[in-house]
Amino acid sequence: MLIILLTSVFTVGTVASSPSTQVCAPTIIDKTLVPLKNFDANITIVDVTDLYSWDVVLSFNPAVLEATAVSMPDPNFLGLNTTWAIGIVQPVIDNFMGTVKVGDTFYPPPPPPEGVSGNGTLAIITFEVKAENAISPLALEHTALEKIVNGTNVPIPHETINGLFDNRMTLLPPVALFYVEPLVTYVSEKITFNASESYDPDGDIVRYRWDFGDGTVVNLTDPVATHVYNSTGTYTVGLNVTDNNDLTDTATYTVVVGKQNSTITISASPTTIKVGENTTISGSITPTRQGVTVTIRYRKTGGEWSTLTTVTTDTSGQYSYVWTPETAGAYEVKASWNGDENTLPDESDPQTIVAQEAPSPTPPPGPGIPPNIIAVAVVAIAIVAAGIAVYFLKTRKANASRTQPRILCSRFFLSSEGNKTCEGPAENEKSLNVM
Ligand SMILES: [Ca+2]
Repeated sequence: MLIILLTSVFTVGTVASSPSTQVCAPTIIDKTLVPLKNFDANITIVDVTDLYSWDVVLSFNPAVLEATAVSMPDPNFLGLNTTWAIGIVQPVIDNFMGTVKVGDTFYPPPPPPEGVSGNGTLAIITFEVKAENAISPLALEHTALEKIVNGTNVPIPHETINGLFDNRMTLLPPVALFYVEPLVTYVSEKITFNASESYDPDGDIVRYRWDFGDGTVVNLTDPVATHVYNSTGTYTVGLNVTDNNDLTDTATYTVVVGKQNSTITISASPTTIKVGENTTISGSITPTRQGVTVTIRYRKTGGEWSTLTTVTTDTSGQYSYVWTPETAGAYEVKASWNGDENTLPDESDPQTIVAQEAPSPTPPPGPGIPPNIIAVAVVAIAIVAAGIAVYFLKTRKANASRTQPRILCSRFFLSSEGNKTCEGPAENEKSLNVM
């Protein structure tokens, strides 16, 4: 009975996520395998259970290799003394396309026996070398394994591992290349290291080893890595790539990690108060910084800034201060901090606080002035006024007497009564009158 299994076992819904069964083609690296020399490539199977039937298609480069024969191993495959239908499944060699198709099954049809288990060789393909300093894939284009369950053919999940023929005199190492994004980097920022431009001129890169220079080393099969630095500094990043011949190459790049930005906020509550009342000024620093000093400055709008106070942030990076303006006016307050070894400083935008005049206090009722005190005061004022008036009148009279015109006589006559009268014209009368 001929059983041709053309359906990939990987499409079966019950395939385990990681089957242990493997079908492997060989990797043959031998620079002595020059043209016209022959070698055998064994297709092997690993960790199979109850294998009843199989077939594979191996592809190669017909410019490098020519398949000349296909043989089966000992009929007592895996030590099970049973009969395989050798010859029923005839190998098919296509040296134009570069394929070998081979398969086998038990004969006569089981059960019993139900199959063979373990590791072994499925087929031996003999090649003749046609080219020097060359490589050729030995790739498993198709593989199918089956077992019998309750009289029905059931696929056996498995994976395939391709091989390679390589008779080059010199194997070429890979070339490590990578770039960093972004170019300007900061603490706590995710940085991408991309090595996808690395290549191997005669093979494949199978491993990317990154040393980020801060003690972090990772091995990846993917060419792209990311990393975050927690401290400022200059770091030498090393990339080591390994190819399928275990040859390596290294590239380095210096990353300068600067301080990260920070943000400090400020707000006030309430923002309008009366002189003598309190307002609470508060804010926070991002990223959170505990126990750092925040300086709060203030000014009357348009004036010079002065330090109002300094406060310390709490575990949440927050600060607060209760302020009582002493005079009315429109104020601006702002907060700043000086940063730290990994963080840049920052200053907030101003926050306006209006302090209004406090209402005028109502004067307490006074004791009053007793009427007798008022009377005394009136009398005293009257006396002072009278005194001033008398003084003024006297002064004026004296002045008037000094301005009275004096008459000077040239002769006097004394009467019998003893009165003295003036005879003769007065002298200087005119001038005296104008005095
Ligand atoms: Ca290589």
